[in-house]
Amino acid sequence: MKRLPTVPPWRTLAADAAPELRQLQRRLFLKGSLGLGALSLLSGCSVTDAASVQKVLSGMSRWNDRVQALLFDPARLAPTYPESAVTRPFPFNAFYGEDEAPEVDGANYRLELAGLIADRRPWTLARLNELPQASQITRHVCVEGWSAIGKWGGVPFRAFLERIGADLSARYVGFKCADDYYTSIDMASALHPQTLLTLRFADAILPRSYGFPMKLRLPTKLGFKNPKHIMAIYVTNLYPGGYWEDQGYNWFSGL
Ligand SMILES: Nc1nc2c(c(=O)[nH]1)N[C@H]1C(S)=C(S)[C@@H](COP(=O)(O)O)O[C@H]1N2
Ligand SMILES: [Mo]
Repeated sequence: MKRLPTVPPWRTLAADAAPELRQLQRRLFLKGSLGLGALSLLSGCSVTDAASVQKVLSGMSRWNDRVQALLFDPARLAPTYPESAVTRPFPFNAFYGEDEAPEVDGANYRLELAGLIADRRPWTLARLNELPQASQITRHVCVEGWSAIGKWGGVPFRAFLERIGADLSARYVGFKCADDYYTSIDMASALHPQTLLTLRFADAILPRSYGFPMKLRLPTKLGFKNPKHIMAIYVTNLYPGGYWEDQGYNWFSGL
C-alpha cells in the first residue's frame, strides 16, 4: 500500500545531495554564519566535490538531526487556519489500507508510560479527557506529496509531560502504536506549544481511521512523525528510531 522508496534519497546520486547541502548551508548561514568551510571542519571531511558531499551526507544523518534540533526555534509557530479551510474529507494514510486500521477498545484502553518518567501509572481515556484541552486547525504535510488541513483537539503535550514528571532534559520521546508503527521525536519538539496529545478530530472523538484513541499531532513535523493509535509513550536518551526513519527517512523531519 505504501509507495515510499526504501532507499534514502541522499544515497542515490551524489548530485542529488547538492540541493540538500545547499539548504543545510543556507540554514547554518542564517543561524550563525556557518558555511561549507565550517561544515568541512565539523565533519572532518572535505566537502568540495559531489562524491565527498555524498560521503559526508550519508555518514552524517545523525549529525544532521542534531543540527536540525539546534536550529529548531521553540517559539516559531506553524500557521493556523479558519474552520472554512478544513479539508473534507480528510485523507487517510498508513502503511496499510483504511479497513485494516487497528480497532482499539476505548473502555479498556490504558496509555502506558515508561522510561524517564516519575509517575508511570497508566492513563484511562476518561482521565485524559479531564485534563485541560486545547484545539488547533493546522496543515498536515505528508512526505508522499499531499497535505490537508484538519482540526484536532486534546491535551497540550507539554502539560502532560510536566504532569507525569517526565525528565524534560532527556533527548527523546518515543511512541508505540496499536499497529506495528513506532516513531520518536526530540524533546524540544515534544515541548513545542502546538504539540498536542490528540483525542478529537473535527470536534468529535478521534475516529478509528485517524488514530483512535489517540494520536500525537505536531504541525511542526511531517505526517509520519505524527503517530496514531498510541499505546505507549516513553522518555529516553537512547535513540529510538521509527518505522519509516529506520528505512532511511530523515528522523528530524521538522521545522
Ligand atoms: N500508527 C500509525 N501512525 C501513523 C501512520 C501509520 O501507518 N500508523 N502513518 C503516518 C503517516 S505517513 C501519515 S501521513 C499520517 C496520516 O494520518 P491520517 O490518516 O490522519 O491522515 O499518519 C502517520 N501516523
Ligand atoms: Mo505520511
